[in-house]
Order: sequence, then C-alpha cells, then structure tokens
Amino acid sequence: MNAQRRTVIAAMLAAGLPIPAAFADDKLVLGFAQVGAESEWRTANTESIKSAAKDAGIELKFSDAQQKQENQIKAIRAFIAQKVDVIGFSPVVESGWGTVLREAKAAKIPVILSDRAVDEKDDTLWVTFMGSDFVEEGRKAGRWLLENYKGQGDVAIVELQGTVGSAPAIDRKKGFEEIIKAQPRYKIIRSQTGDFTRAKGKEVMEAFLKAEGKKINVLYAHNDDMAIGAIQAIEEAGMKPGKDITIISIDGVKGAFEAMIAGKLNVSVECSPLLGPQLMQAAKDLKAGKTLPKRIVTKESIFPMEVAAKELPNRKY
Ligand code: GYE
Repeated sequence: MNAQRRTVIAAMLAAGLPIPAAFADDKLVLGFAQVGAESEWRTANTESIKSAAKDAGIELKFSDAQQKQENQIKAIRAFIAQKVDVIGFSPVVESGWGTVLREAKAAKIPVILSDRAVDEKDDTLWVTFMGSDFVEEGRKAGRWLLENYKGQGDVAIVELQGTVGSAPAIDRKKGFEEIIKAQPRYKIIRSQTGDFTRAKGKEVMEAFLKAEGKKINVLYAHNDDMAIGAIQAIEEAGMKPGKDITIISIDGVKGAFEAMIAGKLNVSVECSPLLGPQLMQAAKDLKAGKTLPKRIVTKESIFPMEVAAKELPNRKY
C-alpha cells in the first residue's frame, strides 16, 4: 500500500467511516531494480524474486538495468515517483548511490539491498542488506586451492574478475588474496575483468593463453559463467581444463555442476541466488512496522568435482 493511501485510510478510520475491502486489501507494491541477465546466477535470482512475489501476493514492479548503473538509478527514481511501498535493488557497482538513496529516504520509501552492497557512509539510507559474504567466498576458493593443489614449485594463477567496481568482484579478490599470500609460491600472474559473462570470460582467457600459454597452472574465476567460457578457450587452445589447468569458480549453478561432472571444472564455491522468499518476508515485515536486522547473511557451502554427480539432483538453480 502506498503512503498516500495509508493516510487516506487512517483519516477514514479516524472519521469512523467503513473501509471498502478492495481498498484495505490493496497489495503491497515492491519495486525491484535488477542488475541485468548477465549470468546463470542472475537468471535464477530474477526467477526467485518473481515467483516469491507471486507466492507472497506482492505486486512486483521489476526493472532490468542491462548492467548499467544509470538505468538502475532511473528505475529507482521511477519507483519513487510511483510511490511504491518498498524498493529493493542489487547495486551493479558499489559507489555512486548517495543521491538517489537520499531521494528515496526523503520520500519515506524503505530500501532493501539485495545480493550486493553499496559503498556509502550513511547506513540509514537502507534498512537491510541481504546476501552472501563475498570475502568469505574468496577465502573458501583460496583455502581449497592451498589444500588441494598437487603440483610442486611456483603456481601461476590467472584471475577472471567480475564486473569492475562491483561488491562481489572486489570482495572475492580480497578474500582469495588474503589466503594465498600465506604461501608465496602461489602467484597471480594476470588478472582482468570478464564482467561475469561467458563471452567475456572466453575472450579474456584467450588473451591470457596467448600471453602465458602453458605457464598457467590455475584459473580463479569470480563466477561460473566466466569459468565456463574460459573452459571453451582452454579446449580450443588444445589443453585440458580441470587437468592441465586447475579451475576454481564461484556460484554453484547447474552449468558448473555439469562441467565438474565432465571433469573440466575442479571446484565451485556456492553463492545462493535464491533470495526471493527472504526479500518478500522483509518487505512484509517492514509494512507491519517491524525492525529488520541490518545484515542478513546467506548460508553457503563448497562443492568439489568429486561430489558433483551426487549433488546435482539436489540443486535448485
Ligand atoms: O556471482 C554472478 C552474478 O552478485 C553474487 O553476480 C552476484 C554475482 C554472481 O552475475 O554470477
């Protein structure tokens, strides 16, 4: 229900007037500004949000920003103009949100950050941030490498980063580096963005292979889609992904499980996109006047290739 309608209902109640059913049952309206459709993860996230809104009886206004911050800002402004009850969004990059978030606050519309964080000092600009601990995901990837890599001597790692300036790219790099720096033989020899997509992952891996060739021992990809693109590049270069080059990625989407079963991907760190139900619950709680915890962390695991075939039937995305 929008703020205007709430005021009208309050005035009617105060005047002792009956509230027409259609008026009072008015649906909660949630505006959601999504990043885009860049990965299998993102598609599953969108699907989770849409189906959870339906199940919860929430009217969802959904916007796809095609990975552009300016589109997300436009969408949020449109939600403010439409006086939605709650705004949810997954910020494509961390910085540059202060102005539009202050506009939402001035309009008294609560904002929920879903999946990705913003880099803003004033944390009263959003009510809660729900999503994964990306630094911890990076650490899990690093720990798996240190515990499982069998080769001797220097280990040459190439890294495919996510979208430049995005929370998962910044944090997954940080967590991974924090762990591997304990063993100086592990060295990141090249690191570049593949923007979280298969096409870019393939293209950048081709360039890495051209420059470094057989020197590359390990690929660390910030998501499965880039790893899957890179696998293609490695095969086209006549090498065996998962054997000649150890491959580590993050998300745990079905495509990664298939690659692991085929022996081409060594491990995927789980990052759940199934945030829809908790987002709807949070929107309802806000409407009911409840206070939400400032941070809601998603619980996650890690899947090495040895368990992929057994786990695949349990996967929901
Ligand atoms: O890992 C990647 C997606 O923000 C956690 O965005 C998300 C990331 C996810 O495109 O596949």
